[in-house]
Amino acid sequence: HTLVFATNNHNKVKEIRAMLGEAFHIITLEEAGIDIDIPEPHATLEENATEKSKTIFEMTGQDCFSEDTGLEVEALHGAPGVISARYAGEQKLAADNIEKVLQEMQGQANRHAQFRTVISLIWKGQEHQFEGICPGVILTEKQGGEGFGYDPIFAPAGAGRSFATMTTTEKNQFSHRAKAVQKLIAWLQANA
Ligand code: ITT
Ligand code: NA
Repeated sequence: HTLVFATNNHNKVKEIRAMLGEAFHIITLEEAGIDIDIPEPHATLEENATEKSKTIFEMTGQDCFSEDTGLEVEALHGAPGVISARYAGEQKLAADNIEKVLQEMQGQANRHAQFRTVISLIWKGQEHQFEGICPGVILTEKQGGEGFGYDPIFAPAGAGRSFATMTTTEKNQFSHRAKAVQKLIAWLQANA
């Protein structure tokens, strides 16, 4: 089976491709010749994921999926959450988002956080969602140079080190994205 992956984030593609066997393969927007910045106008990861997959389904008519991910920090009442990509501002970089979280967490004893991924699959015109959660803690300083986004300041529970110290294969043993993708694969194996 072939699925279009409605994303402009190459890191997401790399992580998900590392999990896929022979059962199906994914085509990126770039490979499909689609150049758009898909809007994320909504208040929840679920709604944004739906917006992205629906947009691409309406353009291509092909089976496709998207995912929206947020870092949810307990002491920050779930922030940055749905605005994780632009927490420090529209034009800012991942490093600026990290600095903002580190500053807001300064002196904070409760370091609990989670990454949450919501996949929206559109299969034969019908939407199906799959969620993956990775619990962990916000570190007090950056650690490691792998990965992307908030990876340098997030340590998944049980690892004792940040996602940014891990290879893609190691990160996939813990990650929110990998858990959501496992559910997607299981659904496709049962229903596709
Ligand atoms: P799309 O094209 O798929 O929308 P995006 O980069 O805009 O890609 P999101 O809207 O899901 O992604 O924004 C989530 C942000 O949260 C993203 O820009 C990263 O900075 C961060 N993020 C997402 N997954 C992450 C992960 O596994 N590790 C660290 N940070 C992550
Ligand atoms: Na996005």
